[in-house]
Amino acid sequence: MIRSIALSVSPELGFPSWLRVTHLINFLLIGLLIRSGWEIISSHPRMYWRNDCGPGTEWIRFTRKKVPAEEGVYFARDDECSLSPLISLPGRKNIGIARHWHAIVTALWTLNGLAYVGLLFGTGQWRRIVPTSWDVFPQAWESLKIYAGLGIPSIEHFQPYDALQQLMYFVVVFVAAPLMIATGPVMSPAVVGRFPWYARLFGGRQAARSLHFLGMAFLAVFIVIHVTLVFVVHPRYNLTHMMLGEGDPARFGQALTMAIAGIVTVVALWLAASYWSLADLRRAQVVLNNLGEPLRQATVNHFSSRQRRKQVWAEKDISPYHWSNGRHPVGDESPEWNALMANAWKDYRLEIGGLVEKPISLSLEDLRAMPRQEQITLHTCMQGWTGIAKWGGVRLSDVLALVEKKPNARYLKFTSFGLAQKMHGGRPLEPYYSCFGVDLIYQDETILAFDMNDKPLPLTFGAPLRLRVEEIHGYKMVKYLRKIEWIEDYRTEGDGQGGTREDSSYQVINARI
Ligand SMILES: Nc1nc2c(c(=O)[nH]1)N[C@H]1C(S)=C(S)[C@@H](COP(=O)(O)O)O[C@H]1N2
Ligand SMILES: [Mo]
Repeated sequence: MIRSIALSVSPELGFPSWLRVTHLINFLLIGLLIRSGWEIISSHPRMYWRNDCGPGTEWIRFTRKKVPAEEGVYFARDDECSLSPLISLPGRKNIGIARHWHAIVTALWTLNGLAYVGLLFGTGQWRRIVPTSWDVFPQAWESLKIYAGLGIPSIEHFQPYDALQQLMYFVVVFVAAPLMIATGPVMSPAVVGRFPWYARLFGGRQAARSLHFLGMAFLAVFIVIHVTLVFVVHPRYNLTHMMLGEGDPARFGQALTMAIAGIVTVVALWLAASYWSLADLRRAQVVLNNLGEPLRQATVNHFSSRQRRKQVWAEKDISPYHWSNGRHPVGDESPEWNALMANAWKDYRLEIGGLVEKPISLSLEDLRAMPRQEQITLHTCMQGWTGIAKWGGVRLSDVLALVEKKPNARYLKFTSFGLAQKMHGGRPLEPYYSCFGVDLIYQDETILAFDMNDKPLPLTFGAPLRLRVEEIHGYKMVKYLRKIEWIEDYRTEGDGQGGTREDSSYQVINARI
């Protein structure tokens, strides 16, 4: 039983309007974050502690599908699950759009959170959620026992919150939210490539993803309990304060109406975000990409990978199993590639042309005769999995030095022998391609790889030649490389978004997050 509880918070704290406004904004934004987060998880519904992501190494999964132990028979795309737009943002296997939403809303949510915490300390209101006495623990325990017995602590304990409530709010604001903000950037290959120590702080990239997931689960459960309790525990006190800023019981009806209207409006906005996105995926991609780009310009666009230079990974880190994505150019999909493979790549020629004075083509022998570069790096697929491998090849800049480009050549286009998985608008499949600006072309770890883990590139991983660019997501790294062309502008290629995944899966145009 609670007998007397020292009032650690003064009753005059009240519910100022900034508190109520930031609370409402937070409700809207955190819902968008959780819903887009669920869409992201649904594209690779497994959580790991190890960076390998090998079959059976996940600690939790949300799919019945079993991953075969053999590499290259099961693709990351086979693992995707479809969620209803009522559940996730936007729903129906649209991780590309979900990632845009997640990035933009993160920025807004962080700003709103900073405003809230700033005002909390600026106005002395921090005492409402920061416990100032260790008594908060035994008191919270008493409260918990009352709730467990389906009781409700008496009203005097709410000053303005009771101990359990205060403790929970403290954990949400000062533990869970910072954890989410801290682990989020570890999802970006640009951040991990540039600051490998940052991923290690959390036990690695996959551990950070798992912690991010656990933080989400905690917040989601908290929100459900929190919203329920607001209507159950002294609602005449709680709701009038939260909605109107004062505890006049005569205005309870008004407060209740406002609370319900508020929740209905926020849920409607969550769903509207899904249906607006699904109504025109390209429009959603373009609008959201433009909104998010300044943020990436200010941050990740400047990060280049130092995995090789800093020797971040050693041979022992190489993943025993490496996930794979895409589709093999086998069978009718690429008779040329099959013919070349049948002849052990003897006739393979990488074409380098486009806006150059004189196009050239290189055989694998030509490439192997050039200065070799090796790098052990972490591959990050935006779906969520990672894998570490040793790549051997030649620097792209060395290859490009063999041709003279024309003055109007500003981007490089890489085209595969393999086809896309799907096309925008459902048109017949076209070859997989990706375009790059000079910021990535001349990076230290941008190579054309013909070896993987000291062996010629296996079929699954892009034989006979593939691109590696280590500060970005896997979707730009064209496998089964056929040709490289200097072009004037990526906007005139394909659907104009910069590559197959951007065109057909509405991915972030800059693949660094
Ligand atoms: N030709 C081709 N290259 C591709 C793809 C593809 O579908 N086709 N998928 C990309 C994606 S999304 C990823 S994550 C990586 C996967 O590389 P891996 O199979 O070697 O792990 O390949 C990239 N390159
Ligand atoms: Mo990917």
